[in-house]
Amino acid sequence: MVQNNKVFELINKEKQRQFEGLELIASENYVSEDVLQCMGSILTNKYSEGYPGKRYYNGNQFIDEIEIEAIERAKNLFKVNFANVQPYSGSPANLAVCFALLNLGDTVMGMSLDSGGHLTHGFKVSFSGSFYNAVNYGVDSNGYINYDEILSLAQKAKPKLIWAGFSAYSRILDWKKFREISDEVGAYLVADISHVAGLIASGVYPSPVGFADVITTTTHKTLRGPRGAMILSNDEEIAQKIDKAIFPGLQGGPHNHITAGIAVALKEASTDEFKKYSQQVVINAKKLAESLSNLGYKIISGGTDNHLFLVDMVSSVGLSGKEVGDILDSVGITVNKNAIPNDGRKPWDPSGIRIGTPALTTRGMKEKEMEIVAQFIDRAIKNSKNKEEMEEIRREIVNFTKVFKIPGIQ
Ligand code: DSN
Repeated sequence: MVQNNKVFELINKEKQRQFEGLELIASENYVSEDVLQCMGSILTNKYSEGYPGKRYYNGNQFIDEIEIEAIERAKNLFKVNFANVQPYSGSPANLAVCFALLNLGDTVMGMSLDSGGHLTHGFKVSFSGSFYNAVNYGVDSNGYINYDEILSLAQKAKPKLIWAGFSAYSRILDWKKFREISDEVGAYLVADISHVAGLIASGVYPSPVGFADVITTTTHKTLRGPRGAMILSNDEEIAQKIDKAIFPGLQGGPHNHITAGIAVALKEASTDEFKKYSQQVVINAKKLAESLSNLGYKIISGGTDNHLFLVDMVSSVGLSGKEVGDILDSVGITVNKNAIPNDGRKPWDPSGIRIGTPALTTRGMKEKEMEIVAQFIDRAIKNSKNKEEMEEIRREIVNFTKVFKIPGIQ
């Protein structure tokens, strides 16, 4: 690595932060060395607007083969007929679906942000809530989706497209019910599986294939690939519209180094080892939620069926999600502040935090370690004003993390 360069010094500091900390952000993970190698490769040098066999620039014979490999692996892993692996990330992928299937001003429906939905599913400050007429559904007082409520909202609003997916919902989505609601009102059903793609690939979370018209996903969360996205479908006409929406509609040259990383990650995700990993992600999330609940913390919906859960910090300890996030950060535990259902507080200072286990599970942590992590969280929150105790917790965390390796970090 280049010496005396500020950026490389900062990368080394970030490496150390990742190694000596407990990463609990539900959307983050650690990629393999092979995926890292693809992302740092010379594939970044090449322009290849278009699709395999139909490029605007010459010299794409190997890039074509890499993209075809990524497409085939995506089709095989998720059991679909069409895959576009070029979206730069999740939000552009969702924008491309809207660009392909909707006209400006059409009505869309998605889960509200404070119930666990995503910005691109119809939040007012996003393109999805400003270019389109967005109607949001929420969750009931127990934190569960109410499908009767979605149906009655859909019957009134008559959306052209319904989003099913989340960034902070800890339960199983009933894809069949979403299909029935969409059929009832004649809407496209789009499943955004960004958070659970790895769990779906491993068969530990139900697949929307056979129910959704389109599936979007990022590739860097539970799927443990590079920072990118894919759009999947079984409908040829929709797939063609999506290809056109990605290029030339919205994007330029694909990020070929990322496409290669996606291909490698998809192969990794097809192994028995990855399946065991995904099973452990869910076991760990359940254990961590249970351990925190035993320590008196209020878990939204009472637990989790996937890799994440929300904790209502205002009810649990009288602190906001932001305050708790900052306290935990100071000892090397990384979470994100998060709205909880029907949150009365603002998004930048909400009532809860979101916790997820994909990253710690990649490091090899299991149930025993989840109990220890819960203790660290509890001690830090309860001793946040005691400087010496906080320094001691920080030292213990650095020591605790040492034996759990991260690919690419010695
Ligand atoms: N930022 C992602 C997450 O944390 O869930 C969603 O885009």
